[in-house]
Amino acid sequence: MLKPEDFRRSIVHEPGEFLAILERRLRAAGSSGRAGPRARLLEKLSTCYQLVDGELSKAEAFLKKIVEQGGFYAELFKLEAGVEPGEVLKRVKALRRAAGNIYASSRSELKSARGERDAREAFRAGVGRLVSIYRRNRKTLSAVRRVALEFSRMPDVEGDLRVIIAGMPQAGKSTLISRLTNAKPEIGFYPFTTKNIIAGHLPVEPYGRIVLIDTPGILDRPMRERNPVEHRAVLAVKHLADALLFLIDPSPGKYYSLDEQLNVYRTVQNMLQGKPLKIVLNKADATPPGELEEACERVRREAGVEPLVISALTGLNLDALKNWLTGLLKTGTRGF
Ligand SMILES: Nc1nc2c(ncn2[C@@H]2O[C@H](COP(=O)(O)OP(=O)(O)OP(=O)(O)O)[C@@H](O)[C@H]2O)c(=O)[nH]1
Ligand SMILES: [Mg+2]
Repeated sequence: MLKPEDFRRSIVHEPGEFLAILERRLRAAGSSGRAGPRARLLEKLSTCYQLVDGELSKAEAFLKKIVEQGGFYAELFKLEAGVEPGEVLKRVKALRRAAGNIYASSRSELKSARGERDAREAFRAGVGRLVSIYRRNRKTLSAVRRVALEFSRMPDVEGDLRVIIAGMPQAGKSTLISRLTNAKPEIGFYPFTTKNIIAGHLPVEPYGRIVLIDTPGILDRPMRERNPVEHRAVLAVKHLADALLFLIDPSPGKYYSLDEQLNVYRTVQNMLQGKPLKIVLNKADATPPGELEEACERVRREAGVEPLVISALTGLNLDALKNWLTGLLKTGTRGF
C-alpha cells in the first residue's frame, strides 16, 4: 500500500507558478559574462527543456505509482480526475518524448545556424515549442496536481487490521471513531459532514494496531446515482477493508428509515465478499427500549445476525465492540 509521503515528492507546480519559474530561470541562465552569445542561448534552451521535462517526469512518476498499485488509488484517481490514470500516463510519456525531440532538433539548429540572427530565431522557436507543450496540457497537469495533493493529504491506513466504519449519513460514524481512537473528525448534525476518508489508530497490546477508517455516508440509491463523496466510501469498503462495522441509527430522530439503512447494509455486505462484518445499532441512549428491541429483531430477521447495541455518545458497550475487534486481530483476519 502506498503511503501519503510517496505522493509528496511528485506534486507538480501550479501552471501559473511554473511559468513564472521558467521565465525567471530563463532570464538568469547564461548570464555569466564569459560565455559567448551562442553558448548563452544553448544554456537557456537547455534550462527550458530541463524544467519542462522535470515537471513532466514528476507527473509521470506519480501516475506510474498509481497505475502499478491499481485498486484503491487507481479508482480514486479516476473518480477525482474523471479519466483513467493509465490514459494520462500514456499522454505524459508522449509529451516527454515530444519535448525531447524538440530540444534535440532546436539544439542542433541553434548550433549549426550561420549567423547570430538565425541562432536567435532557432532559440526562440525551440523555447516557444517547449513552452507550448506545457501550456497546451495545463489542464491535464493541473488535474494531476490536484489529485496528487489530495492523495498526499490522505491518512496513513497501514496497520495490522483495517476496519471500515460505514453506514448512512448521520449514523454516528465519526462520533464512534473519535471515541475509540486518536482521530478528531468533524461531527455535525447534517448529512455528509464527513467528506473524506479519515483514519484513527487503536493499539491493542500485545496483538498489534487496528486502523479504524471513518467514511462518508452512503445513500440508498443505485451506484450510478451516487455522488463522488459517497464513492470515496464505496472505494474504501471495496479496497481497504479487512473487516467492517456497519452503523445503524434506530433512534426516533434518525435521518433515514430502518428500511433504507438495511438496504445500504445489503449493498455494503455484497461489496465485502465475506469479510467479517458487525451490525452496530448506535444511539441506544436516545432510543426507547421497545424501539431498540424492535430494531434488533428486524436486524436478526432480515440480516440473520445478532447486532451489537452501543452508544458512541455515552460509551455504552464500547468495550464489547473493542473485544470483537480484538478477537479479529488475535485470529489474524487479514487476507480473510
Ligand atoms: N444521542 C446520540 N447521538 C449521537 C450518538 N452518536 C452520534 N450522535 C449524534 O449524531 C449526529 C451525527 O454524528 P456523526 O458522528 O457526525 O455522524 P456521521 O455518521 O459521521 O455523519 P456523516 O459524516 O454526515 O455521515 C451528531 O449530532 C452526533 O452528536 C449517540 O450514540 N447518541
Ligand atoms: Mg462523519
